[in-house]
Amino acid sequence: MSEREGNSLSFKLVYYGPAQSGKTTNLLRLHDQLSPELKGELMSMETKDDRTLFFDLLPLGFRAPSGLLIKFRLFTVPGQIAHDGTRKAVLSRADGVVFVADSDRSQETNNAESFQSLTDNCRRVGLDFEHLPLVVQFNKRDLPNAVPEAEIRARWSAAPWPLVLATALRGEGVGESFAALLLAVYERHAAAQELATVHGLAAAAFVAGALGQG
Ligand SMILES: Nc1nc2c(ncn2[C@@H]2O[C@H](COP(=O)(O)OP(=O)(O)OP(=O)(O)O)[C@@H](O)[C@H]2O)c(=O)[nH]1
Ligand SMILES: [Mg+2]
Repeated sequence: MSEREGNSLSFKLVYYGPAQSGKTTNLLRLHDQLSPELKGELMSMETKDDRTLFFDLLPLGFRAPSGLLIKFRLFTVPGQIAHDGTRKAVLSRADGVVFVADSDRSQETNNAESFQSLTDNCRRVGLDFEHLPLVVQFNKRDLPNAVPEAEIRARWSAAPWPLVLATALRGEGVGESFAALLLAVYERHAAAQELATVHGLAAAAFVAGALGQG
């Protein structure tokens, strides 16, 4: 949950999805692409053969016109089935989620199971999935056997969440996914946190500040 601590406001954002879908790659590219006022190192807690065993963490932040420090902690969960306990712990108290699906045709079942586990785990950790800011990213668009865009859009047409196509390996769609999540987070929290009224932050400035385009 967003936390107010003195003169700072902190949001926890989580990249969730099946094993090897490109969650860690999203954070690596964001770290390269973004230039907010505050940008920490990308910390990878335990990896083996490129697979996340615990989580990755990228801290970002910027200061609102009022002086309020807005901080973001971006996490990835480990996608491998065995690490469900860790996924739950990382998901706990999240303010928003980017669901990173793998466009490879062979991964359709894994995507569906992982999305189901996201809804199940939200319930288990007490997150209100109905109102959770969420962005769905279909990554690995460069693969020759990627499910065609029209098919993905048709399948997700009834879903309320922004859908972003990405090739995280080349940095494509990574910033767009993060920006879409920032907007959803802003819409959820702006009124209660008085972001526009007291802190001088309209939606566009909130997104631009986090991306470093302010
Ligand atoms: N072809 C292609 N490969 C990608 C893309 N994004 C990531 N990969 C590759 O997919 C593999 C897994 O990427 P990671 O970012 O480690 O995936 P992850 O979701 O963090 O995996 P876990 O931590 O095991 O859950 C790596 O070899 C990446 O280079 C992409 O857009 N296209
Ligand atoms: Mg990973």
